[in-house]
Amino acid sequence: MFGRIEDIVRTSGKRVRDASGFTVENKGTRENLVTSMDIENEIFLRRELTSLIPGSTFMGEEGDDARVSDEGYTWVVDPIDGTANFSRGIPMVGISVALFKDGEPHMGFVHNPFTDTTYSAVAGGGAFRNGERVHVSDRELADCIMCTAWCTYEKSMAPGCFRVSERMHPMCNDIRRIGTAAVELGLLSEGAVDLYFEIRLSPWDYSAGLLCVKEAGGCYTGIDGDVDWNEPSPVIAANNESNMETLLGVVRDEFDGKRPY
Ligand code: LIP
Repeated sequence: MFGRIEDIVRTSGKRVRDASGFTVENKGTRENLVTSMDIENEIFLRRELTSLIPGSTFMGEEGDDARVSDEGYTWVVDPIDGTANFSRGIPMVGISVALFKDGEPHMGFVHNPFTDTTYSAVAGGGAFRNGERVHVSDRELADCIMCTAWCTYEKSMAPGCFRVSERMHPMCNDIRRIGTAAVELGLLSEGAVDLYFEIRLSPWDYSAGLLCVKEAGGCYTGIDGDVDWNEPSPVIAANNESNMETLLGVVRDEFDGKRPY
Protein backbone atom coordinates (compact mmCIF):
# COMPACT_ATOMS: atom_id res chain seq x y z
CA MET A 1 0.00 0.00 0.00
CA PHE A 2 2.78 2.46 0.93
CA GLY A 3 4.54 2.00 -2.43
CA ARG A 4 1.30 2.29 -4.41
CA ILE A 5 0.41 5.57 -2.67
CA GLU A 6 3.89 6.94 -3.31
CA ASP A 7 3.61 5.99 -6.99
CA ILE A 8 0.30 7.88 -7.28
CA VAL A 9 1.77 10.94 -5.54
CA ARG A 10 4.84 10.93 -7.81
CA THR A 11 2.70 10.44 -10.92
CA SER A 12 0.63 13.47 -9.91
CA GLY A 13 3.88 15.34 -9.43
CA LYS A 14 4.90 14.76 -13.05
CA ARG A 15 1.59 16.33 -14.14
CA VAL A 16 2.24 19.38 -11.94
CA ARG A 17 5.88 19.69 -13.05
CA ASP A 18 4.96 19.54 -16.74
CA ALA A 19 1.85 21.74 -16.45
CA SER A 20 1.46 24.65 -18.82
CA GLY A 21 -1.35 26.99 -19.81
CA PHE A 22 -3.06 26.71 -16.43
CA THR A 23 -5.36 29.49 -15.24
CA VAL A 24 -4.96 31.38 -11.95
CA GLU A 25 -7.91 32.70 -9.93
CA ASN A 26 -8.46 34.27 -6.49
CA LYS A 27 -10.17 32.33 -3.69
CA GLY A 28 -11.71 34.79 -1.23
CA THR A 29 -8.83 37.20 -0.55
CA ARG A 30 -6.58 38.64 -3.28
CA GLU A 31 -3.61 36.68 -1.92
CA ASN A 32 -5.36 33.29 -1.82
CA LEU A 33 -4.86 31.76 -5.25
CA VAL A 34 -6.07 28.58 -6.93
CA THR A 35 -4.88 27.36 -10.31
CA SER A 36 -6.66 25.04 -12.71
CA MET A 37 -3.80 22.62 -11.98
CA ASP A 38 -4.67 22.59 -8.25
CA ILE A 39 -8.20 21.54 -9.15
CA GLU A 40 -7.16 19.07 -11.85
CA ASN A 41 -4.57 17.43 -9.58
CA GLU A 42 -7.02 17.13 -6.72
CA ILE A 43 -9.51 15.38 -9.01
CA PHE A 44 -6.75 12.97 -10.08
CA LEU A 45 -5.62 12.27 -6.51
CA ARG A 46 -9.19 11.89 -5.22
CA ARG A 47 -9.98 9.33 -7.92
CA GLU A 48 -6.75 7.33 -7.60
CA LEU A 49 -6.47 7.34 -3.80
CA THR A 50 -10.10 6.55 -2.95
CA SER A 51 -9.96 3.71 -5.48
CA LEU A 52 -6.97 2.30 -3.59
CA ILE A 53 -9.02 1.97 -0.40
CA PRO A 54 -12.73 1.47 -1.18
CA GLY A 55 -14.89 3.27 1.37
CA SER A 56 -12.17 5.78 2.27
CA THR A 57 -13.22 9.42 2.58
CA PHE A 58 -11.34 12.42 1.14
CA MET A 59 -10.67 15.91 2.52
CA GLY A 60 -9.07 18.16 -0.11
CA GLU A 61 -8.19 21.83 -0.20
CA GLU A 62 -10.18 22.42 -3.35
CA GLY A 63 -13.09 20.12 -2.67
CA ASP A 64 -15.92 19.56 -0.20
CA ASP A 65 -15.80 19.96 3.57
CA ALA A 66 -15.20 16.33 4.51
CA ARG A 67 -13.85 15.60 7.98
CA VAL A 68 -11.40 13.03 9.30
CA SER A 69 -13.53 10.05 10.27
CA ASP A 70 -13.00 8.39 13.67
CA GLU A 71 -13.35 4.98 12.04
CA GLY A 72 -11.80 3.76 8.82
CA TYR A 73 -9.58 5.68 6.40
CA THR A 74 -9.56 9.36 5.38
CA TRP A 75 -7.26 11.05 2.87
CA VAL A 76 -6.25 14.66 3.70
CA VAL A 77 -4.76 16.21 0.57
CA ASP A 78 -3.29 19.45 -0.71
CA PRO A 79 -2.83 18.93 -4.45
CA ILE A 80 -0.36 21.82 -4.68
CA ASP A 81 0.87 23.28 -1.40
CA GLY A 82 2.57 26.54 -2.25
CA THR A 83 0.17 27.55 -4.99
CA ALA A 84 1.51 31.11 -5.12
CA ASN A 85 5.03 29.70 -5.73
CA PHE A 86 3.71 27.33 -8.40
CA SER A 87 1.76 30.09 -10.18
CA ARG A 88 4.95 32.19 -10.44
CA GLY A 89 7.32 29.39 -11.46
CA ILE A 90 9.07 29.28 -8.07
CA PRO A 91 10.07 25.58 -7.82
CA MET A 92 9.16 25.13 -4.14
CA VAL A 93 5.84 23.32 -3.94
CA GLY A 94 4.63 20.22 -2.13
CA ILE A 95 1.99 17.67 -3.12
CA SER A 96 0.81 16.70 0.35
CA VAL A 97 -1.07 13.45 0.99
CA ALA A 98 -1.90 12.18 4.48
CA LEU A 99 -3.77 8.94 5.15
CA PHE A 100 -5.62 8.86 8.47
CA LYS A 101 -6.67 5.59 10.07
CA ASP A 102 -9.38 5.66 12.76
CA GLY A 103 -8.84 9.41 13.22
CA GLU A 104 -5.04 9.36 13.58
CA PRO A 105 -2.27 10.11 11.03
CA HIS A 106 -1.17 6.74 9.57
CA MET A 107 0.94 7.59 6.51
CA GLY A 108 2.22 10.87 5.10
CA PHE A 109 3.77 11.91 1.78
CA VAL A 110 5.12 15.31 0.68
CA HIS A 111 6.48 15.40 -2.86
CA ASN A 112 8.20 18.31 -4.59
CA PRO A 113 8.27 17.39 -8.30
CA PHE A 114 10.66 20.22 -9.13
CA THR A 115 13.39 18.85 -6.87
CA ASP A 116 12.24 15.22 -7.18
CA THR A 117 12.12 15.03 -3.38
CA THR A 118 9.63 12.88 -1.48
CA TYR A 119 9.32 13.06 2.29
CA SER A 120 7.31 10.18 3.73
CA ALA A 121 6.43 8.58 7.03
CA VAL A 122 4.49 5.68 8.50
CA ALA A 123 3.11 5.91 12.04
CA GLY A 124 5.56 3.96 14.19
CA GLY A 125 7.72 3.19 11.16
CA GLY A 126 10.00 6.20 10.81
CA ALA A 127 10.45 9.08 8.37
CA PHE A 128 12.18 9.05 5.01
CA ARG A 129 13.51 11.31 2.27
CA ASN A 130 13.53 9.56 -1.10
CA GLY A 131 13.46 6.24 0.72
CA GLU A 132 16.40 7.01 3.02
CA ARG A 133 15.71 7.21 6.76
CA VAL A 134 15.91 10.77 8.15
CA HIS A 135 16.05 12.36 11.60
CA VAL A 136 15.58 15.90 12.88
CA SER A 137 18.70 17.88 13.81
CA ASP A 138 20.20 18.12 17.28
CA ARG A 139 20.96 21.83 16.95
CA GLU A 140 20.61 24.03 19.99
CA LEU A 141 18.44 27.14 19.69
CA ALA A 142 21.24 29.57 18.77
CA ASP A 143 22.05 27.43 15.71
CA CYS A 144 18.43 26.84 14.61
CA ILE A 145 16.85 28.08 11.38
CA MET A 146 13.11 28.78 11.74
CA CYS A 147 10.65 28.50 8.85
CA THR A 148 7.63 30.73 9.22
CA ALA A 149 5.09 32.91 7.43
CA TRP A 150 3.24 36.10 8.22
CA CYS A 151 -0.38 35.03 7.61
CA THR A 152 -0.74 35.97 3.96
CA TYR A 153 -4.43 35.02 3.82
CA GLU A 154 -5.44 36.94 6.99
CA LYS A 155 -3.11 39.96 7.09
CA SER A 156 -4.80 41.32 10.22
CA MET A 157 -2.83 38.63 12.10
CA ALA A 158 0.48 39.56 10.46
CA PRO A 159 1.68 42.02 13.17
CA GLY A 160 1.72 39.27 15.81
CA CYS A 161 3.57 36.98 13.39
CA PHE A 162 6.15 39.70 12.70
CA ARG A 163 6.64 40.14 16.46
CA VAL A 164 7.28 36.40 16.84
CA SER A 165 9.92 36.63 14.10
CA GLU A 166 11.40 39.77 15.68
CA ARG A 167 11.73 38.02 19.07
CA MET A 168 12.98 34.68 17.71
CA HIS A 169 15.54 36.15 15.30
CA PRO A 170 18.11 37.17 17.98
CA MET A 171 17.70 33.81 19.75
CA CYS A 172 18.25 31.59 16.70
CA ASN A 173 20.51 31.53 13.65
CA ASP A 174 18.11 32.76 10.95
CA ILE A 175 14.58 32.72 9.49
CA ARG A 176 13.29 31.37 6.17
CA ARG A 177 9.94 31.93 4.43
CA ILE A 178 9.77 29.24 1.73
CA GLY A 179 6.01 29.43 1.03
CA THR A 180 4.97 25.81 1.42
CA ALA A 181 4.29 24.46 4.89
CA ALA A 182 4.44 20.86 3.68
CA VAL A 183 7.93 21.19 2.25
CA GLU A 184 9.14 23.26 5.20
CA LEU A 185 7.99 20.50 7.57
CA GLY A 186 9.74 17.99 5.33
CA LEU A 187 12.94 20.03 5.63
CA LEU A 188 12.48 19.96 9.42
CA SER A 189 12.12 16.16 9.37
CA GLU A 190 15.45 15.74 7.56
CA GLY A 191 17.27 18.18 9.83
CA ALA A 192 17.78 20.91 7.22
CA VAL A 193 15.78 23.39 9.29
CA ASP A 194 14.91 23.15 12.97
CA LEU A 195 11.86 25.26 13.94
CA TYR A 196 8.50 26.00 12.33
CA PHE A 197 5.67 28.40 13.10
CA GLU A 198 2.53 29.55 11.30
CA ILE A 199 -0.48 31.05 13.09
CA ARG A 200 -3.09 29.77 10.66
CA LEU A 201 -2.80 26.71 8.40
CA SER A 202 -5.29 24.15 7.13
CA PRO A 203 -5.11 20.41 7.87
CA TRP A 204 -4.14 19.63 4.26
CA ASP A 205 -1.11 21.95 4.60
CA TYR A 206 0.35 20.15 7.63
CA SER A 207 -1.11 16.65 8.21
CA ALA A 208 1.50 14.76 6.16
CA GLY A 209 4.40 17.02 7.13
CA LEU A 210 3.73 16.76 10.87
CA LEU A 211 3.72 12.95 10.71
CA CYS A 212 7.13 13.17 9.02
CA VAL A 213 8.39 15.49 11.78
CA LYS A 214 7.08 13.21 14.54
CA GLU A 215 8.46 10.03 12.98
CA ALA A 216 11.81 11.79 12.50
CA GLY A 217 12.03 12.43 16.26
CA GLY A 218 10.69 15.98 16.26
CA CYS A 219 7.68 17.43 18.06
CA TYR A 220 4.75 19.74 17.38
CA THR A 221 1.82 21.46 19.06
CA GLY A 222 -0.97 23.96 18.56
CA ILE A 223 -1.10 27.20 20.50
CA ASP A 224 -3.57 25.94 23.12
CA GLY A 225 -3.18 22.18 22.86
CA ASP A 226 -2.85 19.76 19.98
CA VAL A 227 -3.17 20.82 16.36
CA ASP A 228 -6.63 20.28 14.91
CA TRP A 229 -6.98 17.68 12.14
CA ASN A 230 -10.34 19.07 10.99
CA GLU A 231 -10.09 22.85 11.34
CA PRO A 232 -7.45 25.51 10.58
CA SER A 233 -4.88 25.55 13.37
CA PRO A 234 -1.71 27.29 14.53
CA VAL A 235 1.31 25.02 14.08
CA ILE A 236 4.51 25.10 16.16
CA ALA A 237 7.09 22.38 15.42
CA ALA A 238 10.70 21.81 16.42
CA ASN A 239 13.63 19.41 16.49
CA ASN A 240 13.26 18.98 20.27
CA GLU A 241 10.93 19.77 23.16
CA SER A 242 13.14 22.49 24.65
CA ASN A 243 13.28 24.52 21.43
CA MET A 244 9.55 23.96 20.88
CA GLU A 245 8.73 25.26 24.36
CA THR A 246 10.81 28.40 23.76
CA LEU A 247 9.04 29.11 20.46
CA LEU A 248 5.63 28.22 21.93
CA GLY A 249 6.21 30.61 24.82
CA VAL A 250 6.86 33.50 22.42
CA VAL A 251 3.83 32.59 20.26
CA ARG A 252 1.50 32.25 23.26
CA ASP A 253 2.77 35.58 24.61
CA GLU A 254 2.16 37.39 21.32
CA PHE A 255 -1.30 35.82 20.76
CA ASP A 256 -2.56 35.77 24.39
CA GLY A 257 -2.27 31.98 24.52
CA LYS A 258 -5.08 31.29 22.07
CA ARG A 259 -5.71 31.05 18.36
CA PRO A 260 -6.77 34.51 17.08
CA TYR A 261 -9.64 33.17 14.88
C1 LIP B 1 0.24 27.76 1.71
C2 LIP B 1 1.06 27.24 2.88
C3 LIP B 1 2.06 28.30 3.31
C4 LIP B 1 1.30 29.47 3.83
C5 LIP B 1 0.48 30.04 2.70
C6 LIP B 1 -0.48 29.00 2.12
P1 LIP B 1 -1.39 26.81 -0.16
O1 LIP B 1 -0.65 26.76 1.29
O2 LIP B 1 1.73 26.05 2.54
O3 LIP B 1 2.95 27.83 4.28
O4 LIP B 1 2.16 30.44 4.34
O5 LIP B 1 -0.24 31.14 3.17
O6 LIP B 1 -1.44 28.66 3.09
O7 LIP B 1 -2.54 27.75 0.01
O8 LIP B 1 -0.43 27.29 -1.17
O9 LIP B 1 -1.86 25.41 -0.41
